[in-house]
Amino acid sequence: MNAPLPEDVRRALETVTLDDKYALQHGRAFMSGVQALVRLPMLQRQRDAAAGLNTAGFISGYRGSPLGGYDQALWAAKKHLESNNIVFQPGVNEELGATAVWGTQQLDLYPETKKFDGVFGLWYGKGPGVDRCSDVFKHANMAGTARHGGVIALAGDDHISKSSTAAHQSDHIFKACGTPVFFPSNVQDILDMGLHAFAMSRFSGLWSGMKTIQEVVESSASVSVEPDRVNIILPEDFQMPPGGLHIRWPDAPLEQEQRLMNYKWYAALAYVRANRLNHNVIDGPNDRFGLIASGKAYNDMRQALADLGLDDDTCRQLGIRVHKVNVVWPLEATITRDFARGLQEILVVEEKRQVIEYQIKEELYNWRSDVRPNVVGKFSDEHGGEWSVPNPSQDWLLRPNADLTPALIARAIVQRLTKIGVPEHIAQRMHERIAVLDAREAALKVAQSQPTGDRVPWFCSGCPHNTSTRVPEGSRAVAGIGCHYMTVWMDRSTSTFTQMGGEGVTWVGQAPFTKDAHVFANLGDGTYFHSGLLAIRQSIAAGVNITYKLLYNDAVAMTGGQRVGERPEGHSVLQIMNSLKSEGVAKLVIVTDEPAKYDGVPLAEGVTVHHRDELDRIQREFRTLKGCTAIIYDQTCATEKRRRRKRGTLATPDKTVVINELVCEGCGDCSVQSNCLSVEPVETEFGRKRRINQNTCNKDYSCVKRSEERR
Ligand SMILES: Cc1ncc(C[n+]2csc(CCOP(=O)(O)OP(=O)(O)O)c2C)c(N)n1
Ligand code: SF4
Ligand code: SF4
Repeated sequence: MNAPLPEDVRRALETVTLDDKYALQHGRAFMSGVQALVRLPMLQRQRDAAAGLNTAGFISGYRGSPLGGYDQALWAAKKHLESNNIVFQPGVNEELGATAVWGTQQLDLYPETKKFDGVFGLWYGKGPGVDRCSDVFKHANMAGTARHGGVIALAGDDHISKSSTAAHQSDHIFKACGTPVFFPSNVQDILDMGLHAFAMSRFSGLWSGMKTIQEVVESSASVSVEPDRVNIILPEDFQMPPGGLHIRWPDAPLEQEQRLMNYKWYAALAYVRANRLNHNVIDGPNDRFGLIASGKAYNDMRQALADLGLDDDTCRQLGIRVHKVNVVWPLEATITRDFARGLQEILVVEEKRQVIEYQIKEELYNWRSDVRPNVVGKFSDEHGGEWSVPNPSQDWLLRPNADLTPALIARAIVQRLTKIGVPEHIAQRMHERIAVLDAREAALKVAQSQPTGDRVPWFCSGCPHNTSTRVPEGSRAVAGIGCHYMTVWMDRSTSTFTQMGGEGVTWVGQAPFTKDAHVFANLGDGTYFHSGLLAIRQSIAAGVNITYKLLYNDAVAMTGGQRVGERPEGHSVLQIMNSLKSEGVAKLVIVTDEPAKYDGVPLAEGVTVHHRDELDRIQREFRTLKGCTAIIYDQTCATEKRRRRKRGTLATPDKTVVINELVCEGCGDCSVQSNCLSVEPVETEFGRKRRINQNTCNKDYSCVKRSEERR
C-alpha cells in the first residue's frame, strides 16, 4: 500500500501544480468542465498567436447553474486571462451581456481604430438566460461575426430542474435563432469542440451555440491542453458568395436573412462535414441497427450498452452501429446518410424534446422505402409516432420529460433489438441484465418509500429571509427567483412565483379581477439589479396596490454569493432607495437588523429606517396604502457573513446564544420566531427542550428578539 511510486511517475507528479489547468502549455492537466471553459479562450488566443494573429477575447453573460460558478472561476483566473488579452465583463443581465459580445464583432466595421486583428467572444448563461436572449441572438447572428473574431454562446441547461424553477433545453431556442448547436460529452470535448465552435463561427459568419449540462460541465478529468491538438480543416467544397459572410455595414435585414438562409447555415454544414464532427464510433460491414446520440445521452447510451454486456466487438458482431453527434443542429446531411445507409432501424437517443430525431426523419423521408431505415426515438413504431396517441404517457420509448438514464435506454435498446432479432444467447443475456436493472430499481423504490428523514431545502441558520419574508396575518405574498423562493415550501402565506425579473407583475393581471386588495412581492437584490427594477416600474405604471419587499442581503446568494451590481463596490441600499424614489414608489422605508449603521446617513425625502422587529407593524400599514410601495429589507446573507468572518473582513460577534436546557420550558417559540435550523429539539428526561447548534449558528439573534433593540 505504501510502496514508493515509480521514479518517472514521482518526478512527473512533482511538477504538477494547481495552476496547471491554466498555465501548463503542453501535456495533460486536470480540470473541471467549468475550468475548461476558462481555459478554452486562452487556447484560442494561443492558437491565434501561433498562426501569426494578434487577437483578443471578451467574455460576458450572467450566472446561473450549471454555470453558476463560471464567473467566479473567471475572476480567479484573472491574471491568466489578462496575459492572453482576454477581458471578462459580466452582464447586468443575459441580454445585455450578449449585446456586449455582439459589439466585439462590430470592431471590424471600424478598421482604422481597432487594436487587434480580431476579438473572439464568449457569452454564457443559464437556460432561462438563453430564453431571454433570443432577440439579441437573432440580431447578432443575422449581422454576423468577424473574420478573426467568432462567438460562442454557451448555455447551461438544467434538464431535470435540479436547481431551476423550470426544466429547460436550449437547443430549440438556438435553432430558432439560427445558431448551430454543439453538445460536448465530456471535459476534453469542451476544449476540442470549443475550438471548432470558434473556427466554425469565423468561417460561417454565424454565432456557435454550445450546450452544457451539469453532468458534463461539473465533471472533472485529466485532459490534453496541447494548443495544436485540434486540427481545423477549412472546407474546400463551399462556394463563398461575393462579399463573404462576415459582418458589414450597412446591411439591410432582408440581405442578412438571405445570407443566413442561403449561405451561412450551409457554410456551417460544410465545416461539420470537413472536420467530421459527427461520426461513427462503432461500425462494421453488416450493420443493421443504428444508435445515434450526443452529449450526456451519448455517455448514457454507451453505459446502457455496457450494462447489457454489449461491448464494441459484440456490437460489431450483432451489426450495431454507434454514431456520435457533436453538432446537433443543423444535422449534417451527408454524414447522417452515411450513418443510415444499410441499416434496418435507427434508435435516436436524446434527452428532452426531439432535435436529432426530427432532422433524421426529414433527411430520410424521401429515400426509397426498400432502403430507408425505420427511425424510432421518443416513440416506438407500434403507435405511429408523435401526436398519434390520445395520451402518450404509457407509450414513450424514450421519454421527453426529465432526463434519460442508462436503464431507460437499455430497455429501449433491448425492445428494438428483440424486434429486429439477435441470437438466442445474446437475447437471454440481455434479458438477464435487464432483470438485474429492474431488481435494482425495485429495491431503490422500496428504499425510497421508507421514511428517510428527507426534508425540503430550508434557509441557512440566521438567514435574513427567515424574518424578511414573513407576512402579517390576512395578507399573502408572491415569490420570485433567489433563495427566498424557498418560502413557497414554508408556512409563509407565499404562493406562486415568476421568472427572474417578473416579480410581482402577475398581480397586475389579477388586481382588476379579484376581491384581494393588495399583495406583497419578494424581490432579491441580485434580481432587482438584473431586471427586477422593471417589474417595479410595471407595477407603478399599472397603479396596482402592491408592496415590494426588496430583500437586500448584499449578495447574489443562490449562485454563490457574488457581489450585487457587477462591480467591486456593489450596489448599495441608498442607490436602490434613490432609484425607487425616482421611479415614483408611493412610500418607501428601510428595515434592518442594524439601524445604527444609518445614523447620519442622508436619506431621500420621506424615507425612514426601522428595526426589523417593526416589520409586522410596517407591513400592516403598507397593505392599506394605495399604489406601489416598497420596503428595503437590509440584512446580510448569513452564509456570506460566515465567509466574511472566515476571511477576517467581518468581526465575529462576541455574543453567543445558549439555551440552558434546565431552564428552557420547551415552548418552541424560539424555533417559530426564528424559523432557524440551528434551534434544535433535544429530548431530555424532563421532556423536549431546545438547544442551539453552535457549529451552524450564524449569530443573527433572531431567536432572542429583545424589545429594547427596537427603535
Ligand atoms: C434569467 C435567469 N438567469 C439566472 C438565473 C439563475 N439564478 C437563480 S437564483 C439567482 C440569484 C438571485 O439572487 P438574488 O435576487 O440576490 O436573491 P438571493 O439568492 O440573494 O436571495 C440566479 C442568478 C435564473 N433563475 N434566471
Ligand atoms: S442566533 Fe439564533 S436564529 Fe440566529 S443563527 Fe443562531 S440559532 Fe439561528
Ligand atoms: S445563502 Fe444566504 S440568502 Fe441564501 S438561504 Fe443561506 S443565508 Fe439565506
